Amino acid sequence: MKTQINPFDTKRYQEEGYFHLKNVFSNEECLEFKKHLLDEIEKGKKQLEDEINSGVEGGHDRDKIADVPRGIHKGMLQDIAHRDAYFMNIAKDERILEAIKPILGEDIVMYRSLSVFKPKGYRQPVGWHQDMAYWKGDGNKVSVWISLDDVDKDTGAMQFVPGTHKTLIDETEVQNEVFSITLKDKYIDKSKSIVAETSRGDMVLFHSTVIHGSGQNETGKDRYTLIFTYQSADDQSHHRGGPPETIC
Ligand SMILES: O=C(O)CCC(=O)C(=O)O
Repeated sequence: MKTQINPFDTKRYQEEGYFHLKNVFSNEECLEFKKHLLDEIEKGKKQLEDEINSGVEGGHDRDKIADVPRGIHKGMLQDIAHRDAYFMNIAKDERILEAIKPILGEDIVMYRSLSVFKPKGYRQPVGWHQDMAYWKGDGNKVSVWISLDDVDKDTGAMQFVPGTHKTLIDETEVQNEVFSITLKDKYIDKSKSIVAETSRGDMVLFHSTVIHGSGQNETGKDRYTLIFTYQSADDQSHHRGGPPETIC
């Protein structure tokens, strides 16, 4: 385990709605995570192709966990922790729990898991949005975004508008294929936005209402992530049908 160079600052997270923790996972761990993720993405592509070839293409069922990954060609694999227990184990890693317990308490459940990836040829930006605009349950959810590559502005780093987690904006529109619910431009003060450039092994924690998005990958470099969203066990909502997964 590497030493964290900036211990989690709860106060700053509460003020800004996100927090960047450096060097949480080692390079070797991340390469191993990425290897599993690439296998899972290949499986997902095959699952989708089989569905298309069978001629009975299923409609999008928001409630079905680990469904055919219909976003896979757009750089999204949903429900990774329910596709492979390997990822569920990562979601229960003590280093993550140590960071989120000061916000969520001792009893924590998982709301959702996914990977958003932008390898060469997957350039899509993720438009500015607030997750709570389309999520269920209580607003105090924390997403943990794990950087499996070095990511800078040109590779499609995460971007946040600090402090915006205090107000949920009730007006969205469909702009972007990957995360379809985005905010109208007039709500985004780009002069206040920041780019969270990350190194492999860093984690960014962010609140479910903070305005965020990510840029295009303008480079030929990889940009892979694992994302887990947690909430207090008092909140029994889940992104799909059924109860949330108990984490601790
Ligand atoms: O990784 C990304 O580019 C976007 C992730 C995101 O918007 C989210 O997890 O809510």
